[in-house]
Amino acid sequence: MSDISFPWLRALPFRIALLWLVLATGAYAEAVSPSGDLHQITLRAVSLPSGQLAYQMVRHQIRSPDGATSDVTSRYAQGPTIPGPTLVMREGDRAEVTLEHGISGSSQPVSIHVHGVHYKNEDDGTLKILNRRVDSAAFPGKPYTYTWTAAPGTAGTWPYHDHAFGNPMLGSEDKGLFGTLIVNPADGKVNAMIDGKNVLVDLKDVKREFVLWMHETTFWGMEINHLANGKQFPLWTNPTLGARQGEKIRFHVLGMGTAFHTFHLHGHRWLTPGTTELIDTVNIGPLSRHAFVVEAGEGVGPGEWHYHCHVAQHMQSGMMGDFRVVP
Ligand SMILES: [Cu+2]
Repeated sequence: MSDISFPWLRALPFRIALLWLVLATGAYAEAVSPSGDLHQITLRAVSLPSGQLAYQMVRHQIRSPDGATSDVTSRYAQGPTIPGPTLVMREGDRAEVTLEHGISGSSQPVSIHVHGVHYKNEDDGTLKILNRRVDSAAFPGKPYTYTWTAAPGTAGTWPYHDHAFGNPMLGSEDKGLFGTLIVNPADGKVNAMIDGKNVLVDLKDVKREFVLWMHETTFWGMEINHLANGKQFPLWTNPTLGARQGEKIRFHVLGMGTAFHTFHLHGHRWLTPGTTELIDTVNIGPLSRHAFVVEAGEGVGPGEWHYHCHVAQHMQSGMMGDFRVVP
């Protein structure tokens, strides 16, 4: 028993007790969670007259670490949109996203499953049949709140979508219940190839962002206009995108549904993220995502720059639009 005189061994029961206390109280999660803004967001899932489903923004408040609170709800479109509201966080932020069930005539649960960021098992937006713990979904009159952490390293453009409604295994993302989460890097800078140089672009210098979802044979678009205080404009299907020559524009291209696509934009070229490879076409499969920055009309000037899916069958079905660059 003389071993017990070793200090490290004497401290062992204390260490075990401390570890247990820390894990049991969640203090461990608190200790390692980042210290950015807290986003308190309420979304509602509703049905459209067309029979499609969509998310709509109800409220978005941001609480900064110093306790100041700002309400940014007015940045969003009024009413439901496809894709749903584009949620913008920064590496280090947390979000509490409350989903309300507003789908008339149905008592089936509806949810939000998000990609990319960190969340607990019960916040993954699936039903008990999949996660074995809880129905991570909203029921009529019974909202559900998800906590997401944009932990360091999770910067990127990510999808969110329903994982419950109508089909307990799959959900109804295909009917319009999908949207975009942008996690901006902590330093606020992204790579881009501009005038033949690989440069770091400060996101403060990006004037507009276009979110394009490729769903079967249709583009569904959303604009974030930083010249209008980050206001979001739903662009609906196969939209014309507008920019002034020389403006820095960030594109976010994502896939939904069952088809595989090749996104192509005329007259422009950009970097494969994290590389120096210059491309002007990118493969987009279901729920894959790709983001890049271009300078509108760089090296080519103003024009009606066509964008489209390069899968011939999809092109023939009208999967196209214009990027209109004006002087
Ligand atoms: Cu396609």
